[in-house]
Order: sequence, then C-alpha cells, then structure tokens
Amino acid sequence: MNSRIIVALDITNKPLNWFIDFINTTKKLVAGYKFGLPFLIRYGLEGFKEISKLIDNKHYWIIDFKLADIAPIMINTVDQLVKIGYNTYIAHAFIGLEGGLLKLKEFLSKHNSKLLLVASMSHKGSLDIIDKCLPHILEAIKKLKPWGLVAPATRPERIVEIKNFLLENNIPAKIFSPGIGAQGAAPGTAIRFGADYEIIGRMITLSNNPVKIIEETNKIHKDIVGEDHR
Ligand code: BMP
Repeated sequence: MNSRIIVALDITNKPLNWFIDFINTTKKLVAGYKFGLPFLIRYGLEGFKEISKLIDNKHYWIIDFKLADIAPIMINTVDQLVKIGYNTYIAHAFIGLEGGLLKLKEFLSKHNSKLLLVASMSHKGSLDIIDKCLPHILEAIKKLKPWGLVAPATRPERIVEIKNFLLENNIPAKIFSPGIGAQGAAPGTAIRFGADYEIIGRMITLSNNPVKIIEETNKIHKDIVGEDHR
C-alpha cells in the first residue's frame, strides 16, 4: 500500500463486525494493521480467524503480544496465528538471542513471517531501564538482523540514534514508530526523523471520521517523503 500508516486496533468496545467494516473501508489507505492482547482477550482466536479472512499479501498483519519468553513458548504462542496468515510479529529485544530470539526468528522465517523487535518504547518509563540498555539492545539487533524495529515517535532523537546505527552497520531493518496522536507526537514526526511507518491507534480508531484522519496523515507523510511513499 502506498501509505506509511499502521493502524493499531486496540479498541475493545465494538463488535467484531466493526473491525471487518473498518478494515474493508481503510485497506486502500493504510500499510497494515496491528492487533495486540486487548484484541485477543476480547475476541479470542475466533476473532483472529474472522479477521484472517481479510488477510492479503499487500498489507502487514502485525501481531503485537510483545513476546518476551523462552523460544518454545513464544513459538507456541504464535504458531496458530502464523497458520492462519498473520505475517508479522513483535517481540522484545531485551530477552536475548540464544534460547530466545534466534529460534523465534528461525521459526518465523520458515513460515514466511517477519519479526519486529522493540528497541525503545514510547512511554517515559522506557528511560528507566530499556533505554539504558540500548547499546546492548542494538548489539542484539546487529547479530539477529530482524526485519524491523519499534522505536518511539515521542523521542525522535532515539529514532535518529537507532537509524544511524542501522546505516553504520548496513542493517536494512524498517522502523515502525508508535506515539503519534494520543501519546502526544504530531503525525509525521517519526517519518521526518527517519522511521518508515507510524503506528497509530486511538487518534484514528476513536475518531468520528477515521478515513479523514488517515487521509490527512497520508498527506503529511507524502509531503515529507514525496512520491517515494514506500
Ligand atoms: P495509540 O496510538 O493509541 O497510543 O497506540 C499506540 C500503539 O503502539 C499501541 O498498540 C501500543 O501497544 C503500541 N506501542 C506503543 O504505544 N509504544 C511502544 O513503545 C511500543 C508499542 O508497540
């Protein structure tokens, strides 16, 4: 899709049909959708199965359980979703490679799925621990070469730091950036500082006119990146 927007579908006060209508209405306008634990707990595996009928290979269908466990448990967790077509998974980077991320990445690659690692988070508390470990996290990223990373739009200087590291080390990972709208960063902030996609939830899903917000945001992104919109 010709868009830099990933919609985070975390709302739980709608019937499942709302999501189906929402995706059908917006799929021409966004790059992908992200589902997390709120969706799992509210709609269950059946919900994921219903949504999977809409899965195509033009979008990212991101499962965000922020996996942080030993490899066999992470693999068991994603196994059924991989089988029904969800193609991108988010895990924490801090758990390390051996017995953890190496095997997860291997499993996902075998099933044509992508791994995104959280490099830094958008909330302030990320500074307490995660960001202090950033040098180690970046070393893990250098070794594992995940397909993509998550880095915060709320601290764009972090995006720059991470992007520079990727460039210096020839790592072609894409950067997905949350923190736009409800968490305070203006649309376009992350793209301007080097991210590839902005993950946006409530600013879109709680709006009375999600399509308008998406179109306005696409326009902002296009003004930043020009026609090179992918
Ligand atoms: P919202 O735009 O409504 O704030 O949603 C942001 C989304 O990005 C949520 O799904 C959240 O889980 C995710 N996210 C985040 O906010 N900060 C991070 O550091 C990492 C995330 O995945």
